[in-house]
Amino acid sequence: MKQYVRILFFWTALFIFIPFLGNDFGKGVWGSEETESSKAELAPFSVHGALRVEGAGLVDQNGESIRLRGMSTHGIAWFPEYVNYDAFRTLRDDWKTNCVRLAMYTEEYNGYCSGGSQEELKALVKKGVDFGTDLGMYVIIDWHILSDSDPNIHKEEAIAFFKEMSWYCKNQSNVIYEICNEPNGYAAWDSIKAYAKEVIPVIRANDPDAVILVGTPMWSQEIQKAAEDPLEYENIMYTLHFYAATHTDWLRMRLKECIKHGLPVFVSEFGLCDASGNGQNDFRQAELWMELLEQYQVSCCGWNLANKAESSSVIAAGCGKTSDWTEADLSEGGRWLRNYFRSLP
Ligand code: IDC
Repeated sequence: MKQYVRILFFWTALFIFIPFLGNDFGKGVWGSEETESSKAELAPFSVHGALRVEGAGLVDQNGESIRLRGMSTHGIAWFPEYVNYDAFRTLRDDWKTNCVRLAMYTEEYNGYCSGGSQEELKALVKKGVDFGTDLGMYVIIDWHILSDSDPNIHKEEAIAFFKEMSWYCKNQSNVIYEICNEPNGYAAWDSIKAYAKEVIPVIRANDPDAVILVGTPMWSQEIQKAAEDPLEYENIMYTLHFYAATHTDWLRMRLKECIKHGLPVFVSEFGLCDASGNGQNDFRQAELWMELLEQYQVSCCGWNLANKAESSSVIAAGCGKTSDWTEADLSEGGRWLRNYFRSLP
């Protein structure tokens, strides 16, 4: 009998005191449902909604300035395994990022216009978009031109691709379209502009309010050309790309001047190493870049989410995990980037 009273007393006391035991204990007892749903409410898109361009930057549904930050995939044809829900969840919850860029090469080996399966690539992009939507993250669909220097080379394929994608994404206002990664070589701003004038209306016909990113000449460095002669559409941003060990003061000066001039700029790709995607990381230059991007609230995506043996890959070469990485699973650059994103307000 004594034993029985003791047990009864114990359980009564436990139930009376549980509510006072503090959050952490409560979570453990009541399971993870509450935590999951409160996370969904706090998901970036649930808080900020559809974005639009105002002045030189982005604002959210409440008109407040917002800075997108996140990772770009590597070429999705080469590293499709990183386009998965848990990878993006890790980037959202552990890396504290709000945006993912899906890089789809057009001309490199197995690219969309060079022998890759267009159906499979489109399916992968849609999958990536849906994961981003489910997680309340912003997603950039990147038509990743590179060795095809002028976007007009594959203009017809681009038009068909963006027509299909913008139809698919018409109700997913977390999607941003990047219509040409890095024009280069002989591709002059006039020619890029002519391409943009054909592709933008195709996207806008399905998804009228979407933010659209336009690449600039010289591997998306000559934003001043766009500042001198901008496109006449709303909700357009121009891309600037930098690799910290290659591009330094002179490119930062250009960014500063263009922003002061009111040009909306999005750094849709940057690296900590040199422009080859490999070599030493330059953290000093990277810090200077980040100070500037923070000062002007410039959105940015780091290159790249893969485990390739090159310094720009954020997963350590040899690590086979496709989500839930520990610090030991990351490359030197990966650790820097994760810490950087986590340090942001
Ligand atoms: C690089 C990749 C590398 C790949 C190469 C293909 O890191 O693994 O073999 O492309 O040509 C860019 C491009 C981006 C490049 C990156 C590094 O947008 O595709 O990725 N870079 O060279 N612009 C400047 C640098």
